[in-house]
Amino acid sequence: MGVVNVTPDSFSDGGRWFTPDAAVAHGLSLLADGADLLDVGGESTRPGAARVPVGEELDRVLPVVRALVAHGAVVSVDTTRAEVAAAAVAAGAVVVNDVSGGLAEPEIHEVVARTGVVYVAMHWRGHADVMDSLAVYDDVVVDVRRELAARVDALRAAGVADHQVVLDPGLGFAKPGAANWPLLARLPELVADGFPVLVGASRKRFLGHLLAGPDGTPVPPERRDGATAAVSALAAAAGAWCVRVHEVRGTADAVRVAARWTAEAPSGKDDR
Ligand code: PMM
Repeated sequence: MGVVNVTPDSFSDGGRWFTPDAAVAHGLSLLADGADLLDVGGESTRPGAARVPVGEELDRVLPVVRALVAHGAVVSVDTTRAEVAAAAVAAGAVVVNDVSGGLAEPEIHEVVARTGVVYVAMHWRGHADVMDSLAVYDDVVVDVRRELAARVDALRAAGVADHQVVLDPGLGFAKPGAANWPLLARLPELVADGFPVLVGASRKRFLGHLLAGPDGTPVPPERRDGATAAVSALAAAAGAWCVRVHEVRGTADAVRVAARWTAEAPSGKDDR
């Protein structure tokens, strides 16, 4: 999944593709690099970010969704708002990627039930302005799985079918740096819950800290793509269904390596 942020302020690529034409051109270049799916978002979820009015989010997202669909792209809309999800699906999006899992606007689940699209429920505890204060866990993997299971209950209650649902541990969202690593290392526990899993590690802060020099200064977002590709390969090998990234080519190659590698691994049955 290639990221098309139509925002002036995303942490990793804010402002670079803010006009519709620039965003569409960027989406097409991600497809050429090997993306299977493009995730179009009009609201930054960067820690501390303020909300965007719904009209502005619609104005940012809809022309880009329409144009990319017209070019034959499979498009996902990255939104927490029911109205934006409904409008984007009407414009041709086939996936709703909701970083709040329906906690921001529960009515979004009704849109998903009515339209039959795929829905990514990400683990989330609050909007960007407050999320850092909500990052308290006993066992982060157990807690995230339990809270995602509650989202699945809410989806079923709204009439969404299980085959529409994808789960995402929400790396970096109300997760202090060190909490992201067990979520990755223990990804098979989330995969074992039976839903396709999406991983969004691309260029995130915890990777910047991992790669920091001796003075502790994190490397900047655009220097985190190698680490992102490594996470993509490991996540794919651990059973992830999708990885959401800004720089597609390195990750597409890394995922191919993982697929070839795991195809050769012993299947578990003893046929020697
Ligand atoms: N991360 C961001 C935005 N949307 N969606 C999902 N499903 N998972 C994520 O981890 C995720 C997301 C934040 O990154 P960005 O501001 O660079 O898009």
